[in-house]
Amino acid sequence: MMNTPEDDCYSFITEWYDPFASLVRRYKITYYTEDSSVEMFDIKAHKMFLKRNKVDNLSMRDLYIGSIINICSRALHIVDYADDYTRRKFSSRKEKTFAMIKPECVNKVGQILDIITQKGFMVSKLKMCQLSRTEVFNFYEEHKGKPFLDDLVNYISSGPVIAMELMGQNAVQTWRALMGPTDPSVARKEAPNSIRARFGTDKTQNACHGADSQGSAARELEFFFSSKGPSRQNTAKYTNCTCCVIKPHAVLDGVAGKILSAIIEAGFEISAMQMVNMEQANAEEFYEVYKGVIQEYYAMVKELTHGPCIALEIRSEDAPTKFRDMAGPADPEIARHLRPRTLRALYGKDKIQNAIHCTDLPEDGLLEVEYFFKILDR
Ligand code: 3AN
Repeated sequence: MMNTPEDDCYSFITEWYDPFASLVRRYKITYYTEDSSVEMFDIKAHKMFLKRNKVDNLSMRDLYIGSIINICSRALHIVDYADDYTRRKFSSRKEKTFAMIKPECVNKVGQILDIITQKGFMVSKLKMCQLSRTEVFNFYEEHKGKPFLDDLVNYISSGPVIAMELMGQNAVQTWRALMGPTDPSVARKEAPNSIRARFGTDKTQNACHGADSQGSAARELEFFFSSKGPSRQNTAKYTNCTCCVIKPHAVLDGVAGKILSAIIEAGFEISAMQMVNMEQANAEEFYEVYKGVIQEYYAMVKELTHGPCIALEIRSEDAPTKFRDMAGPADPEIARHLRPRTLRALYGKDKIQNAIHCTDLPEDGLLEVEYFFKILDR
C-alpha cells in the first residue's frame, strides 16, 4: 500500500555529545508525520533507545541536515539522512546558503530578517561578529589582487557584521536575487525592491553579501560557523547592558525581525546577537533563580530548548530597568490590557511563550549577558 503524506515516516542520522562520557553518540531517529511521533535507535549499541513516542513541538520544518532537535533532553544534531527515501524527499526541498549583513546595515537587521522570513527562508544560524583585517582578507581570498579589495577589507573590518546560514529552496540563487545587483545604483533601476536597492550606498557599502555557489556557501559557512576551527569573535561589550532572549516560539513564528526592529527604534543598542540551541542543562542553569520560585519553571525550560532562540546584549543607560519596561508584564494577557504597546503584549502568546526573556534584576544584566556570550560562546 502506498503511504500518503499524512502517514509517511522519515529517518535521519543524529549525533549527540554526551558530556558525562565525553563522547559523541549516534542515533537513528525516525519521524512519523501522522502523529508527530519519533523513535530513536542507538546505532552503536544496535538497540532501540526510545520506542515510538509522541514528541511535543517537533514538526517537518525542524527536520533538515544541520538542524538541532531536542528529544529526551538531548540536543540531537541531524548530520545525515538514514535512507534513500528520506534523502530523495528532503534533499530537493532545501539548500543552505551563507548571507552576511555588512556594517552599515547592522541596524537594519530587523527589516532584513523580515524580508528573509517573508521569502520563506529559515534562519538556521546567526551571529554578530567583529572580524579583524586578516580574517576579512581570508574571507575574500578569491578577490586577491582586485583594485577594490583594500577598501572592502577596511570597510568590513570597520564594525560588526551579522553572519547567517539561510535554509530554503534554491537558497543560493534566491538570496542573490533578493539582494539584487552588486551596485546599489544599478539595483535601484533594475531591482528596486531588492535589499541593495533599499539599503545600499555604493559598491563597497552595499548592505549585504551572499555566497555565489553551493561550493562558496559551504566554504563561507565553515569560515563563520566551523564546529572544528576557531569561532569568530562575538561583539559583546559587557557594560551598561541587559540580556534579552527572543524565545524559540517567536523565532519559529518568524517575528524575530519585528522584535529587533522595535528594540532598535526604541533607541536601544543591540551590541551582540547570537542564535543558540539551548541544551536542557544550560536552560535549567540559566533559569536557576526561578526554580522553586515560579510555578512555570519547568515549562519555561522546555520552551527555551524547543528550538533556536536569539540571545542579545542590549545597551543603554539603566538598560535592565528601561528594557524591562519595554518588554512589559510577563503575562501577555495582562500586558495586552495594561501595556498594549509592549513587546509581550504584541508578540507573546501566554505566560510561557511570552516572546522574550529579559533580565529581571539590574544586577543580573551583566551576568546573563556573560552566560550567553562568554560561557556558551566559547
Ligand atoms: P557580489 O557580492 O554581488 O557577489 P562580488 O562577489 O563580485 O559581488 O564582490 C564581492 C564584494 O566586493 C561586493 N559585495 C562588493 O562589496 C565588492 N566589490 C565588487 N566589485 C566592486 C567594485 N568594482 N568596486 C568596489 N567594490 C566592489
